[in-house]
Amino acid sequence: MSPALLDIHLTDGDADAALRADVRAGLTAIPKQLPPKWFYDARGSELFERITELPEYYPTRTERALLDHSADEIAVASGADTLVELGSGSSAKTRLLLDAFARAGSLRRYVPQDVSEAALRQAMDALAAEYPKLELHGVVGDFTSHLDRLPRGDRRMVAFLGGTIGNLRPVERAAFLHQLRAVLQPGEQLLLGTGLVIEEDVLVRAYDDSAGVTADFNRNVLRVLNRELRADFPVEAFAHRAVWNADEEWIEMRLVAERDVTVTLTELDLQVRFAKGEEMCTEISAKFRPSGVRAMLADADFTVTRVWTDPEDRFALTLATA
Ligand code: AVJ
Repeated sequence: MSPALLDIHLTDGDADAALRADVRAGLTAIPKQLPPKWFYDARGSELFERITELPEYYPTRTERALLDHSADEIAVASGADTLVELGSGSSAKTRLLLDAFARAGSLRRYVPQDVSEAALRQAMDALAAEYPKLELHGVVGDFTSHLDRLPRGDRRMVAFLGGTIGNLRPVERAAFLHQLRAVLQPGEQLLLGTGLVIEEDVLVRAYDDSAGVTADFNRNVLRVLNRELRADFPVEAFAHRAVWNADEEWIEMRLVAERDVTVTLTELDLQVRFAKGEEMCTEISAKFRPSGVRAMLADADFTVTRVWTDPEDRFALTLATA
């Protein structure tokens, strides 16, 4: 096993301060909202893994099939020596890229970045055993705030997969791409996964599955708040809703109070009321048109070099150069 490095830019204390700020701002806003990053405690991450296996949730398997078909072309086209993966999680799809890079022969180093130190350590232990010649350099951090601390390489390719960029609102998305562009050297690359705009019913079903796993995932954010902020959300009093916002072209996940609810968040010294029927947005998941992907990348001064899409045009992988 090669010695693996792990940089920690996000401590438990930082995460706790961010959670408090996000929740106070979100629950006192009109309408109320919560950012999706707080879904992912151990239970939330496990629920997301289960979502990826649901028949209705097509994005993960579509992107995986796309990577399976295109990984060799991506590796050859990029010629990268360092693969950086933002939000790497379990690094499940990464193996397709790592194997392709191994065949292409250019890759020296893999830099997985994730907010979860536990997930990162677990993924790195497995990868160290599977890819003994690969240098591993993990980074515990948030992809929106620690891009400038990514290790430098001669020719890096930054992969941001899963369609997670769709969780950012347009302003945040533009800021993220500009920040990323600013830390890359000319010639370094971005591999971006984006869900595409498709039929509304297929989209809505992907975010409102018949087994109710997504509903449980959505409500999980309330359990996180109950534990971390000593709150008393009656979790069963909130229903899951997924709505396609046709103007913005994104799915909105909401939690709907099914009765009047008063919640105390002891750690925040805050009390909030939900009226019966009140809806709180917990996630947006934007879908894109190919022209929109091109435009947002061009706006951040990236040049698109190649695009791969699945046969049904549900998902795109875009390779762009800084
Ligand atoms: C992990 C952000 C890509 O937006 O599709 C899955 C999260 N939310 N079902 C997505 C999610 C509801 C997922 N991403």
